[in-house]
Amino acid sequence: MPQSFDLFFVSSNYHKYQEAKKILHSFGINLKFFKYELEEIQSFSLQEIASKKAIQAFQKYKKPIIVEDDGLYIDSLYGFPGPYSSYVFKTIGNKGILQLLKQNRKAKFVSIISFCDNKNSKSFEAKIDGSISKTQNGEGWGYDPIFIPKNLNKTFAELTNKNELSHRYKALKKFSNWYLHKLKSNGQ
Ligand code: ITT
Repeated sequence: MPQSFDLFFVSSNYHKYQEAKKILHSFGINLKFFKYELEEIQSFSLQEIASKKAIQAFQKYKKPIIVEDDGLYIDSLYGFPGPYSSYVFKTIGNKGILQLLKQNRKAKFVSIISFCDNKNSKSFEAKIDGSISKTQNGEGWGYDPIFIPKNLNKTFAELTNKNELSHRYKALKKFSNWYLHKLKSNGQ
């Protein structure tokens, strides 16, 4: 199994790191953690936010790094909270989101993984469609207790296989296909 010994995840959110570490381990990549709150630019584009964070993180640590930016997009709220998902979670939280919703509960979770080293700066995007539950179910972190993936009847917090189907899993899979190929063609 190929192993990269020097890939770091830079984030203030330990839950995101823990999941990313497990997922990348299954692809043979060893992920380490720099706990740090990177500055986020204001933008409607998660991809722009993530790639700017990645460049900033590389400039700080001078090692190959990945960062992740996520957004929960709720149809009936015209995509809100989207790029403001972190702020909205810290302010109104899951309870506040539930109070805003009526009939149409469709939503999606988007993940952008951005990689940066001294040669490349590259982003990988993935999404999972789903809906917002009527009550909070399960003990997970963040929006896990209110997000139900499409065709399932449990929230992320209640599922045992979240890491095999989430937005994070899908984006990291795209990233690792590219990254492992890059290491191989560099003879590593
Ligand atoms: P960074 O330091 O990495 O930016 P963050 O927590 O601010 O950490 P994001 O801006 O990417 O991360 O996350 C947006 C919000 O969405 C934040 O409140 C997360 O807790 C939440 N979130 C992201 N992925 C999630 C997941 O898989 N399950 C539940 N909530 C999630």
